[in-house]
Amino acid sequence: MSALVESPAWQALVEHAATARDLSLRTLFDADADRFAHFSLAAGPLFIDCSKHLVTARTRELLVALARQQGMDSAIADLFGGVRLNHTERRPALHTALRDRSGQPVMLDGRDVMPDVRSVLARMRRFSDGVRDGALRGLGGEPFDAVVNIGIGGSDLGPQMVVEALRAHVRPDLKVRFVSNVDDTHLVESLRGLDPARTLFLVSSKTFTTQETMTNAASARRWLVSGLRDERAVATHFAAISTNLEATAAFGIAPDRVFEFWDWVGGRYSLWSAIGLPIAIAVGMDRFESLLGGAHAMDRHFRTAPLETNAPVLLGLLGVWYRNFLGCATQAVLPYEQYLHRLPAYLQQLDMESNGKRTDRSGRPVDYDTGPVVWGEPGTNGQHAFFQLLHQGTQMVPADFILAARGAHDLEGHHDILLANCIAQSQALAFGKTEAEAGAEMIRNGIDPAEADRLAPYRAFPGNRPSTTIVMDSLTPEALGALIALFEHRVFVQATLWNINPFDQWGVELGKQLAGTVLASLRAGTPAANLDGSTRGLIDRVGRNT
Ligand code: G6Q
Repeated sequence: MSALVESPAWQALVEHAATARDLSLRTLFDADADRFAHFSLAAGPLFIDCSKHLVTARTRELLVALARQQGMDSAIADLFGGVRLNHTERRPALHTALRDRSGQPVMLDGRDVMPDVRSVLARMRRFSDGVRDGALRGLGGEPFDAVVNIGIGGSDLGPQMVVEALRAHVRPDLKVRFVSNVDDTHLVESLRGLDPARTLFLVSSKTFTTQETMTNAASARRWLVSGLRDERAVATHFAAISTNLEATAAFGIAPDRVFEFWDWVGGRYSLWSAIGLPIAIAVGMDRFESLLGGAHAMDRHFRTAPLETNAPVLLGLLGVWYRNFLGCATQAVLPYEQYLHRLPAYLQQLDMESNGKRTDRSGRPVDYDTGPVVWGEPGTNGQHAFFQLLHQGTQMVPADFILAARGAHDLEGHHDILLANCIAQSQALAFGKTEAEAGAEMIRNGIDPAEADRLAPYRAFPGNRPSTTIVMDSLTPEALGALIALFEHRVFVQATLWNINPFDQWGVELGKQLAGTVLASLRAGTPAANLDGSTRGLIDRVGRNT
C-alpha cells in the first residue's frame, strides 16, 4: 500500500466515508438552518455555495487534515516561489507571475522575472492597439479586419475560451477565428470569406514544432502569398507567439512580430502570457489586464487564506472526497452562461492533462484513483439531453454549476428563466423526490391512484447528488480571470493530495511518435512490415493505393 493510503488522514476518511454514504442532504439542511452560510464562501469576485455537498463539519475537518498532512501550505508556497515542481521536466510552473500585479519581484534562479513579463505585456499593448486602431496595416496599406490564431491544445483552448467568454466586448468589425485541427477543413472553413489583404495570422506555439500548427501555418502562408502575390506579405501579415525564436525567424516572421514567453509557463497555463495576444486584440489590452487582475485576486486568496476557508483547497478536497472515498469517476461542468460554452473543453484539458496520471512523484504506480473525466455543456441545453442520467442514472456525478447574477443582455424574460433553471437543477439533484411524493403529486393532479402507484417509481428522484454553485455578479474579465485561476489551483491542490506532477504530459507522446511511422507508411503507399495487423489493415484501407 502507498504511504498516502496508509496514512492516518486517509484512513480516517475511509472510515468516515462508510458512514457518509448514508448522509441525506434533506436531513443535513433540516438539522442546520444556517447550512448555506456554514458551507459557502467568497473568493475574490466569486461566491461559492458548497452547502449541497455530501459533507458534514466533520468531513471538512478530516479533509483539511488530509491537506495539512500532504503539506498543502508548503506546496502552495513552492508553487508561487518558483520551485521546480515539474520535476520530470525540471521546470517551475510560474504562471502566477504572468498575472502578478503586486509590483513585487518574482525570483527564479536568483533573477526577477517581472521585468521580462512587463516588457512583453507592454509590447502586446502596442501591437494590439495598433491592430485595433489601424496603425498596423497589411502589405497593401489596408487595416486588418480578421485575426486568425493558429495553435492547438494550450495554445488554442485558453485564448479561444476567453475570446468566446468575452465576445460581448469583441469589436463587431473584427473577425477573430481559431484554427487548431490539422484536418484541412478547419483552415479552409476558417479562411472562407476572408480577404488576404486584411487578414493577420498569429502563429501560437510554445515549441514552434507542433505538427498540426506548423502544417496549418504553412498552408496559411501559401494562401496569403498566393492571394497577395508577394512573399513580403509574410513579414507584415504574420506574428508569432513562441519560446523558440530560432524557428520563428526561420519561418520568416519579423523579430518585432515575435512575442516571447518562457519555459516556466506550461502550455495549458499559458493564456496569461503572450498566448493571450488574440484576446488582447479581440477585446482590448485593458480588458486583458483586467483578466490578469481577476486571476491575481484569486492567487492572493489561494496564497493567504487559511486551508479551512481557501476556495481552491476546499474544492480540490471535495473532488478527492468524491473520487477516492465515494467512488465518482466523472465531474460535470455546467455553465449557465452561453458565453462560457468553451469552458468545459478548456477545463477538460486543464484537469485531465494535468491529473490524468498513474505514477507518483517518486516514480511508483499509484494505488488510488487520480483525475476524473471532466465533461459538460452549457445549461439549459444539457437539461434537455444528458441531465436525465445526472438525476436518475446509477452513478453519482458531482457537478459545478456556474452562473452570473446579471446577464450580458437585457432581452425581456430570458435571464431570470436561466437563473431559475440553474438553481432548480441543483435543488432537484440535492433533494430529489420520493416515490411517496411523486405518487401524491400525481393524485393531486387528478391521475388515477392505481396509475399514480404504477408510475411513482419512474417519477421518483433519489436526490443526494452533490453540486457546487459558483456565482459571479456578471461575466466581467475580472470574474472570468478569477474563475479560471480557481480551477487551475483546484487542479494543483488535487495533484498535491495525490502526490502526482500536474505540469507534465508524457501521455500524449506515444500517439505522436506512432503517427510518424503511420504517416511514413501512408506516404510510401504500403504499410511497414513490422506493424501490427490492425494498423496494417487500416493503412491499406485508407491508403492512396487501395
Ligand atoms: C499543454 C500541452 C499541449 C500543448 C500543445 C501545443 O499543456 O503541452 O496542449 O499546448 O501540444 O504545443 P505548442 O504550443 O508547443 O505548439
